[in-house]
Amino acid sequence: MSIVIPQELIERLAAARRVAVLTGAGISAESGIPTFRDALTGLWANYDPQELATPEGFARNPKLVWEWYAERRARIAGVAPNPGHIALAALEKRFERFTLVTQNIDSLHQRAGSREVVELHGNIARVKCSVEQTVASPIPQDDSPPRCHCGAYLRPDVVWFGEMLPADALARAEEAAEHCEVFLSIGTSAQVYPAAELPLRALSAGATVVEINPERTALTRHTQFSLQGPAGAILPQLLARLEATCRTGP
Ligand code: BV8
Repeated sequence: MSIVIPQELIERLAAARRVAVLTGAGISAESGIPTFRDALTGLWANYDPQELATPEGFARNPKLVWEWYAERRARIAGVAPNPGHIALAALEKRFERFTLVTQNIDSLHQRAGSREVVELHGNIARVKCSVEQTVASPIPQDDSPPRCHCGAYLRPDVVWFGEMLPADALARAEEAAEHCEVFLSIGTSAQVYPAAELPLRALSAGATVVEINPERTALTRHTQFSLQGPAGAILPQLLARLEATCRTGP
């Protein structure tokens, strides 16, 4: 699939020293991970994700929530980064500063070779005590959910709805958004806050904001460039065009 990427965008990228990126579930879709809202096909079709991904949902039914994450963790273990993740890891090497902020909890950016990854919503590979907040490793397999030595349930080390984001991760993400020349919003419906605020912060700070998504979102009307197609096709093309432009010079 060939998407038209305006040369003006390539030139702004070629001139940029600092780039910030926000990714959402859409960038992992081509790896076979359902996006957050359509993650509820089959077994999970009857549950509201915002019910399961909450402290209240876990308190109400710890076994159900634990098993939802265990199923997602097993699915993630069986997939690989796709060309979109890989292109982002290659793009990172081309800029003085390249901060990849992700809402995803699947480690696929790190597995693709990205070095500076800011995980806003935690990581499904880690579990922690629901009381002490200490990470438990390895993940005990004995019960569902297993308990900490203190007796409390272990839980996924992810940020649920209604929970604060890790302060250091959010601060790094906001700083990158406010000090970049180009901000790429990739594979996110831009509905969950405070992550969805990041491209708007970049816009207010004078950055060029680019969206890569097959569909329009709440962010689209704010962007200078909207590339409507799959990240796994667009990002490799963006990388190739940037390399060609840098080879031939302005
Ligand atoms: C917070 C981890 C302060 C867990 C996630 C009322 C009460 C309490 C809070 C709120 C409230 N009202 C609003 C809020 C704030 C709330 C929020 O934003 N709610 C929304 C629903 C309105 N946020 C919070 O609660 C945050 N904390 O605000 O703390 C606070 C505290 C108390 C009270 C008030 C405030 C915490 C939010 C983090 C929640 N945890 N994940 C887990 O994963 O299980 S959120 C989870 O859903 C993801 O991490 C992600 O952030 C979000 C899903 O969004 P996307 O990633 O964008 O995925 P989605 O499926 O929506 O879209 C995919 C996109 O990809 C689509 O656009 C599609 O077109 C595109 N796509 C598909 N294929 C491709 C593609 N794109 C490119 N290529 C393709 N091939």
